[in-house]
Amino acid sequence: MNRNLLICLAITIGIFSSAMAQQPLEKPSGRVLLTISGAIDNTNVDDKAKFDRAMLLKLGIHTVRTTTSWTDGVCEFEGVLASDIMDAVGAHGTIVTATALNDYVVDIPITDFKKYGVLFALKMDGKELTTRDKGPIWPIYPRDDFPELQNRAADKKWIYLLYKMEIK
Ligand SMILES: Nc1nc2c(c(=O)[nH]1)N[C@H]1C(S)=C(S)[C@@H](COP(=O)(O)O)O[C@H]1N2
Ligand SMILES: [Mo]
Repeated sequence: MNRNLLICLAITIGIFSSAMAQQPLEKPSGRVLLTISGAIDNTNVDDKAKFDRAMLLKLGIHTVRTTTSWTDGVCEFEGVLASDIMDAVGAHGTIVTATALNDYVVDIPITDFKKYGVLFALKMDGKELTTRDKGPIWPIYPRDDFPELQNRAADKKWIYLLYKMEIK
């Protein structure tokens, strides 16, 4: 009897921890801000991972203070770490092909995200970003801390109006 109970418990824990390892994504209930496809392990709508604002915020909110090529002085950006999003979807590629609402497309090395602590900003100076001010998601590089980011070529990766990414 006790032995059966133990076996039951072991099986339950086994099933539970394998489900945890897969980290299944909940389904978005609000407006989808970001859709990720390609080389990912965790999906929630067909073969894609879709995030609404609440799902993004659950990944943990971070702040980056930096100048940008578009704004005056130092701005405070609030959002989620791109690397946390990559972990959440189980990305295992090298290149992120990012697409904006204005059809601009740029390839970003996935290693940028951890190397620079790239923030997917949802707010600037306390105000939610909208499509009128480069949102709803604007990838922010902490450019003030890295001289190699302080040029036009690096600015190409600041894809404002971001809404879609394919991991390759
Ligand atoms: N959504 C979007 N993001 C974009 C671009 C664009 O056209 N659309 N241009 C990129 C390029 S090529 C550069 S150099 C910088 C600055 O572009 P801008 O002068 O058009 O703002 O933003 C980058 N991010
Ligand atoms: Mo550019």
